[in-house]
Amino acid sequence: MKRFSVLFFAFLLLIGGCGQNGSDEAQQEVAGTQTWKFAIEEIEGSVQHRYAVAFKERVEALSEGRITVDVFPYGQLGTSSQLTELVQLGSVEFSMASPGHLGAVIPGVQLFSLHFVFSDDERVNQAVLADDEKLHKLLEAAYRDKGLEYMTAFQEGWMAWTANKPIRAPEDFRGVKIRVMNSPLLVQAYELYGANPTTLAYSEVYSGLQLNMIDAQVNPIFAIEEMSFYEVQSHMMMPRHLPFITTLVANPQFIAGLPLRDQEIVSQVIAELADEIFLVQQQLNAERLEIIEANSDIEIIELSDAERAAFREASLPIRDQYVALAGEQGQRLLDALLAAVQRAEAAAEAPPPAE
Ligand code: 6CS
Repeated sequence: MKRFSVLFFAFLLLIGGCGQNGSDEAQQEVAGTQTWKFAIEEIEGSVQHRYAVAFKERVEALSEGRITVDVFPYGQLGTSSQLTELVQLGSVEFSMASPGHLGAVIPGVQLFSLHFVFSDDERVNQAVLADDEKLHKLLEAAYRDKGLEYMTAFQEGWMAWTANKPIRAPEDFRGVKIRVMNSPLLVQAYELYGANPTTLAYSEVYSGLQLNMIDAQVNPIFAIEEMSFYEVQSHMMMPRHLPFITTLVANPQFIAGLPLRDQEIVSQVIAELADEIFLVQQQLNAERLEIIEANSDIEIIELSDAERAAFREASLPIRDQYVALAGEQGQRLLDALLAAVQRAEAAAEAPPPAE
């Protein structure tokens, strides 16, 4: 779908009568009810779906039925980039916007695509994403510049590489056609390992692997299971180079126009879900790994510390490449992230306060 179709689709949403706008707006105002649209980049049963459904249930309960949230799983409204455009246009109120795609629009957000900048401990990363105010404020500013309201970010699990051969060292990537999401930095990151990265829509990855148009891909385990990628690959590597991070975005005018009580509902629900979705993703990824192991003979390779160190070393120039792409804003974001990770790691190691 090209931009024209996104605009046409946005038009259909507006006249469809299920939004805040449209012909029944007056009726909804009178009744004091409203419907919010929440689009996700993943299918039903995914981490994003679990988040959106929990968001819906809580908002509807806290608003005592004044607000209805309609969740649109992947495939109903378009690709990730198209969902972002629909939020910018105001046709969709909330959407997930993964930095792997959004990086093409907001260079600074490619921060979340940098290899080996996060902690090895995902609880530390959780603290950084959920609690670091400086990072939150910098991201808010970067998103607002592009007509998006940054609401929050959360992890969906460690990214794993799947391929038709073992990959234990950067040299093993030489010539491998690995599919990456749509951001320029992701392409550069895999070029540093000697791979031949190529971008492709999420929905086309399975057939791309099956038809040997691509050799490899990278995603968290729950996604590798639900999108069946493991069925068409012989090896799955666990490098823990990067957690898959997504961000929740909203239309800025919509948020600014909400009455205070509804803004508070949104903030409360987002705060409540921060820790819950962390546990959900841990559980989902563990369960899906068992399904993969039970249903295939894919070889699972846990990279050793030494093997990970070689990838880390090879990845280091990507930090300068990121700053070259994202400018001063990128430098500020990178400094804030590295400092936040360091602080959270120190806090995690600190002994608990005496009783
Ligand atoms: O690889 C992708 O494109 C997608 N992967 C996940 C796990 N979520 C959304 C994203 O579009």
